[in-house]
Amino acid sequence: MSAVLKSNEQAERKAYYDKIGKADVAPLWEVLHGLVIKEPKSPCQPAIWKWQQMRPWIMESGQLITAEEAERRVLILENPGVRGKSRITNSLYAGLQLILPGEIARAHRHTQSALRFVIEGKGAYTTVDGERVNMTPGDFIITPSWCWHDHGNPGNEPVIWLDGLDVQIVELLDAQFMERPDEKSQKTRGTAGSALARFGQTMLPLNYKASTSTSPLFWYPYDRSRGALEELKGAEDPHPSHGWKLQYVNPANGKSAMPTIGTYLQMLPKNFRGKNYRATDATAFTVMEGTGKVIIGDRTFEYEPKDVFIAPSWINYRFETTAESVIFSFSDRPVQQALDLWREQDAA
Ligand code: 1HN
Repeated sequence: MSAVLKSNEQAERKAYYDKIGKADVAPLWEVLHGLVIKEPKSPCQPAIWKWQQMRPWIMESGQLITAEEAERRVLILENPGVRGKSRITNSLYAGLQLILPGEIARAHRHTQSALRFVIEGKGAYTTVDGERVNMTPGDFIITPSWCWHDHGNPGNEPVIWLDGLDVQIVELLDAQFMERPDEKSQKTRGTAGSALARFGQTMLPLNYKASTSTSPLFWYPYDRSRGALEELKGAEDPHPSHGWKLQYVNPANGKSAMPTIGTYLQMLPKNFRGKNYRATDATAFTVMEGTGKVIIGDRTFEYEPKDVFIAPSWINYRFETTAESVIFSFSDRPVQQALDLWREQDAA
């Protein structure tokens, strides 16, 4: 309240607030204008995590703690505007996970959904409800809500991937559950290759009935997704802000591959001068190929492969490339769309 009050009025109101406050009651008029604002004003900030800096720290974590002791050996990418809250945006968690040769990360399951985007190294696998996927850089892999999952690295090089989880969405709703089985690694009943055959060929098993809204195709190999962008590049002009951008979908319903997290892959041509764009879904990006700059609000970041950066809600961003770039991204867009909240704005 900005009105000028006489001191007796002020004292009277304070006494009243104190009285009702003791019974957990509060006056809306003191907070209304902070609750209902003209447009999003996120506490999250634009930020970049440079691979050059992160890689040595990730490798150092491998000397400090085993995957076994850590359960998951991950460095969380915390948005500088909301430190200490284990989040990269208000609604989403992101981290970089390391698994060294010979290690396993034990099985568990939880109601939070996870995505993996493989950043570096070959020879590791993740098993999702008994189906094993060998992880290759650029692959997008889903661990759906309440599915058993464990990781392992029988290969001979360290493997690092980006984890994205809907931790803060599930927390907002107080719907967290988790379980650990007795066995540390699941028995595998097949490989993700069979999921690709069943669901990844614009065909479906005759008797397929979805039991959840998460994609039954939980492995989207990089060569296929990148190949699609390469085709588009030959077929149509790039979007003025996004270049050629595709969303990963659930082939059984045409919707987002994950119900809570939207996932995207885009290609930007060399010397692209992108137009400003903003949307209400704060978006985390990781660079698979290429170099350039991304201008987010009043910050300019040079990007290289494996860097991670974040464009907060409703802040303009644009790309200026120096080499053809391929960039993976994720956000809470499907949640906002399901609730009729999502808005976007292209540059005028
Ligand atoms: C989790 O289960 C994994 O399974 C990674 O690899 C990161 C962050 C928060 C909560 C659960 C994993 C996680 C996580």
